[in-house]
Order: sequence, then structure tokens, then C-alpha cells
Amino acid sequence: MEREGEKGYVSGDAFMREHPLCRRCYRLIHYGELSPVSVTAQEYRQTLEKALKRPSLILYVIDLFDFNGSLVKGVESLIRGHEIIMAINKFDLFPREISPERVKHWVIREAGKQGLTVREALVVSAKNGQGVKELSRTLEARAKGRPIVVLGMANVGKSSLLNRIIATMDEDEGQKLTTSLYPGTTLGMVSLTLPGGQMTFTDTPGLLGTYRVMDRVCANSLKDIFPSARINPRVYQLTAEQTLFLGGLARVDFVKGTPQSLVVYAANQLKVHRTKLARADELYEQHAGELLTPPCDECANDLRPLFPKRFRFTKGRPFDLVISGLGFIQFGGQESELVVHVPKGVETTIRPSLIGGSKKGPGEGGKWPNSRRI
Ligand SMILES: Nc1nc2c(ncn2[C@@H]2O[C@H](COP(=O)(O)OP(=O)(O)OP(=O)(O)O)[C@@H](O)[C@H]2O)c(=O)[nH]1
Ligand SMILES: [Mg+2]
Ligand SMILES: [Zn+2]
Repeated sequence: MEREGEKGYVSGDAFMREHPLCRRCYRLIHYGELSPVSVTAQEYRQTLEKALKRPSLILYVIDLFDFNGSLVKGVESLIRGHEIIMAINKFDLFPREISPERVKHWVIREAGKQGLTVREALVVSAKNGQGVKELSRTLEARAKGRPIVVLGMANVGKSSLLNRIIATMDEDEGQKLTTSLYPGTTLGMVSLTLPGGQMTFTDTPGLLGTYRVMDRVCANSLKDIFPSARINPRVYQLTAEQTLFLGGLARVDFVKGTPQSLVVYAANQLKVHRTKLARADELYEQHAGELLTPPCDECANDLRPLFPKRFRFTKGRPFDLVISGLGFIQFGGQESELVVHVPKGVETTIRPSLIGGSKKGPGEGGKWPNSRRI
């Protein structure tokens, strides 16, 4: 499914051309405007098929903040048989105390559950350069003459990471690829061969997923939900019959259960409101679009109303409730019944907690130095 009015893309020859700073990229870089075009699932498959014609080393980039939304669906048959290195990007958004080792194991395990066999996973940040040298060395050692194809959903940071990798390998090279806050920045395949010819990289366009909130909000609202700095986890002590709103994009009703602390991981600028469950409907009706924003008027049509989904948990391990492309909420693992309301088509997932199970995690009653208790 693609968004209406967002077609208009694809001239075949533009695919293989060396990276041109086209009018669209120019406007994006200089004026922060995104011409609305998107790669459809079918076009995406074709591009990927072309990129993977030869045995390749796949650099599978995921955004750790949106792990579930980062996995590309429906490409299993295309990537089978190619070796996969996973780059766990945007680690800079997470509390400093989190162990990269633990994250790595968590990611390999969760990827495995989705049928992805990952040869090696490395924690990186294209933003601050963490782990990029090690990743470059790994790619160099593993490529063995094969092209390196960069794969990942839109906005996970493929082009940013590739720019970083190139910079670590060749200091004369500046920024080569256009990157931006807007999903759908790279439109076609872009191949780069490093001087000396020892490695060839192919950047690919990211797929947009209509199940991710970040792909559904307008450009303005995206700024309100996109984490641009290290996330301050927000800790809430909730008792039964209380509700949390994440802007006007998601609503979590804690219907029943043992009082517990939840930790919200979302962009710091995203407003979270707590209210009584009994008042939640009324609050939404009266304040969607003002107190409960985003969405704004421009994108509300597609993102209102919210639809409920019920979850029941018995006492057990800590888990995360993931709202794809918006954030996740960590629960301590107490008995509870939740009703989660999200816009139509937005994916909600339950997974073993990314952070909560760790010894140092904020856990029940604990807290990170930079977390806020509310
Ligand atoms: N905090 C943080 N932001 C990052 C990191 N890497 C990329 N970003 C940001 O994420 C956004 C998307 O980055 P791109 O490199 O354009 O992502 P892409 O995967 O190439 O996206 P498409 O071309 O749309 O598929 C930009 O706003 C980047 O600044 C990172 O390591 N940390
Ligand atoms: Mg890109
Ligand atoms: Zn909007």
C-alpha cells in the first residue's frame, strides 16, 4: 500500500547513475523540503533484485530505536544465500549505561526469530562515529571481492553510515550521499567504488512502511516524533485505570493489574500525558490536535481515530510494548491488562525487553541517571 499522491518516481536510467545532486536533493539539503515521492514495494524489490544479482555481502542497517520497524518484510527469498552483517545504528540515542554486547546478543536473537541469519552484528552510530572503524574493518575482511549492498528500511541511516564508512577508509572523501530526516531520501541505487577499487558499495533506497508512524506523519509532525538527541527515558508509576497518551498518536490504557513503573522511550520532544482511564475518551475528543499533538491538521486525516487492541500479561520477564516508528514502553513484567490504541495500520508488537532485563537496567523502581520520574 502506498500513500496517495506520492508517486511520480522512477526513470529507469537514473537508477544506475553515479550519485547526482538532483534538484530534489538540492532542495532537500538547502531548504529542508522533501518532494513527495516514494518507492513502492514492487519497485523496491526490483531494485534489490538488481543490486543482489551477484553473490554479495549485505550490510543490513537497522535503527535500534525502531528495531521492529527496521526489518524489511517480504525480501527473505531475495537475500537468502548472501552473507549478512548487521549494523545496529543510532546507538547514540540510548542511555550511556547500556552495554553494546548485550544489545548485540538481543538483536541477533530477535533477528533470528524473524528468520534472519546474521553472520556478525556491530553496534554503531553514524552520528558520532562509534563502532564505524570496526565495522569498516569487518566489511573489508569479509567482502572478499564481493560487492557490499546496503539494505534497510527508509530512515534507518544507511546513507549516513555509508558516508561515515567511506570517510574512515578514505580521508579525502567528503559527504557523498544525501541524507535527511525524511524517510524516502535515497530513491535509486547508488554505487560507489573506493579508490584502489578494493571495495564497492551499493546504497539502496529504503522501503517505506505504512505500519510505521514515522512514515505516516507529515514533515512537520515528523520533527515532533523523531529523536534527534539522546533519549531521556521517562518513568511513570502507573496504577490500574490510568492512561498514557503519546502525543495524539498512541494511547495506552493500563486497565487492570499490579501498580508498576513503565519507562517510555520516545523522542524527548514528544509530549506524554497521563490521565484517568475514565477521562481518556473525553480528553481525546476535546484535545486531539492541540494538547494531544501530533498529528497536526495536515496529517490527522490518516492518523485519527485510534483503534484499540487488548493485551493480557501474567507475571513474568520485563517486556517492551513497541509502537512502530514512534517508540517503545518498557513494562516490569507484572500481571497486567492493557488496551493500546493506535492509528489504523500502525503495528504494535510485544518483545522481550531490550533494556529492562539488564542487571543495570532501570527495572522496577530503579532509574537511569538521566531518566525523569513522573
Ligand atoms: N541519532 C542518530 N541519527 C542518525 C544516525 N544515522 C542517521 N541518523 C539520522 O537519521 C535520518 C535518516 O538518515 P539517512 O542516512 O538519510 O537514512 P537512510 O536509511 O539512507 O534513509 P532513506 O534514504 O530514506 O532510505 C537522518 O536525519 C540522519 O541524520 C545515528 O547514528 N544516530
Ligand atoms: Mg538514504
Ligand atoms: Zn502533521
